Amino acid sequence: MATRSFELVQEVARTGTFERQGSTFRSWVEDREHARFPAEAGRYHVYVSRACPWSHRVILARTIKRLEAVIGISYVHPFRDSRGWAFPGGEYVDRAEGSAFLAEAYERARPGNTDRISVPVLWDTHERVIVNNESADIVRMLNDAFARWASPVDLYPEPLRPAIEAINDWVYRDINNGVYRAGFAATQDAYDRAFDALFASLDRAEALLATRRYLTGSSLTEADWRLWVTLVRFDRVYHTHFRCNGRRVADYPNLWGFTRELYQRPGVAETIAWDEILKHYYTTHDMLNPKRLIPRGPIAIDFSAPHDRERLTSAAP
Ligand SMILES: N[C@@H](CCC(=O)N[C@@H](CS)C(=O)NCC(=O)O)C(=O)O
Repeated sequence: MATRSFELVQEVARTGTFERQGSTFRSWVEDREHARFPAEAGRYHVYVSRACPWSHRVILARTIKRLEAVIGISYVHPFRDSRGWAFPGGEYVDRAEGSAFLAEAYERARPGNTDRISVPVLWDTHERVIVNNESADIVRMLNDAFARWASPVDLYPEPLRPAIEAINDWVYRDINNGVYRAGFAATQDAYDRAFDALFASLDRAEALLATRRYLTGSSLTEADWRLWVTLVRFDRVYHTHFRCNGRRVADYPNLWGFTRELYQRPGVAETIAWDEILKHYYTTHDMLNPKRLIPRGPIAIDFSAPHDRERLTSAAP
């Protein structure tokens, strides 16, 4: 098994700016004959961290599409050290392969692998290879390729695709990845730029959500869930840990109402593991929080409070 040091240094080295490494397994499950990875019930498995926002996209897609019985799931432990994501036992076991570390799946899929051992991973239990380790792709596969078994909710409707892509672009750059760029910046200038872009884009989302129930209008799409996974973590983690302290999400009436509405949708609150989220961020990044103390606030934060978003449109399907 390859054990590799978890070093952020390589990603901030030259410019002081955190550059997220691209995902390198990008194959596709398709529901057609002779596909390299054909859609089948019970064949595919996802490795995820309940702490991780990119994994959270996949967990949500699997829940919303009602694919729990079709696609297996294993959760890594929220604490990650130099050996990478681990399956130490209890609820954190590799149900597909029985590995002790996720690095073993990468090594099996690509011997000598030197890429980062990241989650989420879509694993093929037949061929014992990684199909894909890019959450954006995995969400689309769960939306399309497993339609025979899935609920008919469409997270990526054809007519809305250009609007979804346009929103994903700035939401990813400035918000999803933006909080990490602020948090892992190694120079004041890199931090300032990430901070300014983050709060400019939060203002932009706030303005959109003042007149629309969801980012593209009246349909709840992947664009909303991609924004939401960052918003739901924001006040308890990014505001403090990543120095994203311009405002709290709770200070934006529309972002906060939107966050509460999505939190309250069926099955969604159950996808949140606050203990794992807090433990992961505040105990894994020693360069940011060497004493590993977990902040207790905000004192009052109620994701279950009424949201009043219905006033903007009728409920999405
Ligand atoms: N582009 C990837 C990013 C995934 C990612 O960065 N995951 C983090 C967890 S939040 C990870 O596993 N990091 C471990 C590492 O990079 O060593 C995706 O969206 O799927």
